[in-house]
Amino acid sequence: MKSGFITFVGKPNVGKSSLINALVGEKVSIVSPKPQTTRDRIMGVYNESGVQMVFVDTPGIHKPRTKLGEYMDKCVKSATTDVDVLVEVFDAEKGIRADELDRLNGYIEAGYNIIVVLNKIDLIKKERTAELLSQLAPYANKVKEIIPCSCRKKINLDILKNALIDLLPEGQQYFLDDEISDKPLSYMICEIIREKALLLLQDEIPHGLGVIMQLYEKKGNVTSIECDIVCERESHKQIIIGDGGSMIKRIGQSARRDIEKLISDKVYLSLFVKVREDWRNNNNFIRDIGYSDK
Ligand SMILES: Nc1nc2c(ncn2[C@@H]2O[C@H](COP(=O)(O)OP(=O)(O)OP(=O)(O)O)[C@@H](O)[C@H]2O)c(=O)[nH]1
Ligand SMILES: [Mg+2]
Repeated sequence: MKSGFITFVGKPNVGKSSLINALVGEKVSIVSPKPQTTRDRIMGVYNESGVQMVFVDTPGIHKPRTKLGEYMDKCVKSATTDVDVLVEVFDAEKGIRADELDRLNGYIEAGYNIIVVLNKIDLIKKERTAELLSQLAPYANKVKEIIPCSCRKKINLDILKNALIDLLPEGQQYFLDDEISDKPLSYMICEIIREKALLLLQDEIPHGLGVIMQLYEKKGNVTSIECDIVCERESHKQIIIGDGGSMIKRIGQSARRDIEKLISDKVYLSLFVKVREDWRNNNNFIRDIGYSDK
């Protein structure tokens, strides 16, 4: 069979996780309009007859300012070691920046099989797409493909998928047919809760949010789940709880719907908000919260 590992890299918010979810056909990695949504290396698996593609999602590349940021940076490095294809994603609306091209040059020099994706072309005019493609023209013979895409409007995703399959070597089946991710269910549930919090809360809080599961108990046809939402300040805790508990209730309701779909069971979800100052600089806590190399 054809199989292999395909890592997606790029700046925060360019649409790496959205593209992987679209290619896998299931939500394996959370998505939000806030940069640095993905914090870890997360694998999503796509199977068709004779083909297994293991997509590897990575945190957006940024300058780390905390130990968590350093962990995220390490994830990108480990996810780009020993891969079959590297997909470099650019955000067409933001344009292509010099530091992104420097990094692309580095990957080219290192000898990777590279596909460049210009994502979010739905947000720009055709002429601007043409302009960006001509900016990328000098790379045409150094990378395998340059593909303008829109994840939102599903433009050229099949072309991307087929180009990736073409580049895969003959290999083994790495994951069983029904495994869609390398992450355990508990991790995915905590991520769903974090995603809903990211979507509903204002800008200053999300970067300091973490979610830890405290209880998962299936009784009959109901699963009880308890999680802590950890934030860094008392003032943030008040905002996450909201007036009379209104915000935490919205986060919980929205997360419960997705968790019920994920585990195909009725869910009782209890959320508690805890303050843990500067947890993003505490390596033990970063590991407790589920971010670890293992
Ligand atoms: N208009 C438009 N929006 C998109 C497209 N692809 C992704 N987005 C949006 O862009 C935002 C960021 O998407 P993500 O998939 O979370 O981006 P990411 O690169 O994984 O971000 P990090 O995990 O923070 O590095 C979300 O609001 C997506 O809905 C697209 O093709 N068009
Ligand atoms: Mg992401």
